[in-house]
Amino acid sequence: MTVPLVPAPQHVTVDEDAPRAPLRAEHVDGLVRALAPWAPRAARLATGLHAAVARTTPGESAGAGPAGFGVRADLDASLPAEGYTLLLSADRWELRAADEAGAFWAVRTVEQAVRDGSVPTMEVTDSPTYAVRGVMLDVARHFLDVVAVKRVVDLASAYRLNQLHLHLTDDQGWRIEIEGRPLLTERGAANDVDGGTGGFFSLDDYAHLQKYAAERHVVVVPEVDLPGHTHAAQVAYPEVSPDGVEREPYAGIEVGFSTVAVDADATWALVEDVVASLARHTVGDTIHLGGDEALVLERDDYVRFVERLGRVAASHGKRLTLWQEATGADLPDGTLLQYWTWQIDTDHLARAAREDGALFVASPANHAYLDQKYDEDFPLGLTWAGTVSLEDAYAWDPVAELPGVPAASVVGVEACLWTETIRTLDDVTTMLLPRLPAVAEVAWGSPQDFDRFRATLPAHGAWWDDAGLAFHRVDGVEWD
Ligand code: TNX
Repeated sequence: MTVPLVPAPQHVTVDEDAPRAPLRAEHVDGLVRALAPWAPRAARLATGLHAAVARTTPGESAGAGPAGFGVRADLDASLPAEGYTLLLSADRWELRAADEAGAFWAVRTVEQAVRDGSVPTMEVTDSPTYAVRGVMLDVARHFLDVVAVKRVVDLASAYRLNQLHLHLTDDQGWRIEIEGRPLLTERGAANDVDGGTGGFFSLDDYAHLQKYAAERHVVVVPEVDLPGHTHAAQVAYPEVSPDGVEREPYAGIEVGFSTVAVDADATWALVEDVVASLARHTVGDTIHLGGDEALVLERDDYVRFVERLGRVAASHGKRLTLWQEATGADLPDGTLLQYWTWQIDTDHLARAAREDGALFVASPANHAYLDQKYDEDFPLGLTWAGTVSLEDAYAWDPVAELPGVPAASVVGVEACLWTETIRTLDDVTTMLLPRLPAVAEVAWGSPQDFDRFRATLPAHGAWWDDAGLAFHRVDGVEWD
């Protein structure tokens, strides 16, 4: 029986001849005790393995465990960041980790290996290829509540992704409380695509979500989209519009029509308040300020705007992420540029990487946009980037997607779920499962083997069923 590890570790050896031993409470307790002094979040995760002990075949777990059973868990600074090694057998467990994150991901691997209540004999050496491994959720087109977002965090963490990017503002809605700017959420939030009642996260909700995510080694990167995708902000504060005219909420799905007045004092007063509040309430070191599809702006106005945005973000001590269009602007060192489409000019990306040290996160829409339909007939999703089958989401190389950009300049991979057609948590997980685990393998840099990946999915589907998560039973997988 194969061990259904996703993302597949860099190296795994399973001793297929060794019988699988029943998982015992003492295995779990030993692991928890060994991790507790230096990796508390990993230790807390490990306590959850007791649920799998209960799945051990009745009778097998009774009686004394093997004599001399021992667990070790040690820090090993010689391993790559977030990396770990693991040895599991009936009578000995050994874990080494580069850091606390590595220990946490190691426990994720144990979780997948023993979930049926038995312990394989195996050795793993593992570390991620990409430092930034994310999933983006658009809560602006359709608002999704804290409960739904937590389920997405659970999935990200389960598949060893370390970032949740929340797309918090767009033409249809403003979804995050901003200190000193109450109208953003009083007037800008009560709407979704197709009408609907919208909603927003209070600062308490936001703090709660970040804490929940941090416990699972996921950092929240909030996105406020500027200078385009700003209709909801303009409903709240008409003085930031180029024409100053009052607007009604927008419930359509067109993109690219809105912009703030790029040089107006009123705009920069709002931007300053928004970035100050967002930075103050964001635990992680990075904020995303959009920069996509400002189609009504001339390039020089756009560039002047995002360059000033870069200075504002830096003045609040945050690293900045912007969408691909901002490539070539003069931005603070360390700014990340999120690549999403080949349909706009990409010639300058390689030059920006080589000459200006630009760094990229890869989200090519034809592989990583999980709002695109699985196939033409799929009821949910858009098709502007084509369809994204399970294999499309799985079989791609982030570096090859960015023409001419050196490998060292590609620091991350992110799956994106836009929600023009996505209304409920069931819709969200139907689009993410099973494609998010596929993109997670790309982000982790797992050795590519689509057949192996596909063969693991029935086990994952059973877990999603247990968790009550809707998913798409794609053809070609032998779902239970
Ligand atoms: C493009 S990707 C957008 C979004 C849409 C998405 C739909 C990007 C930076 N902008 O505004 O929601 O396509 O797939």
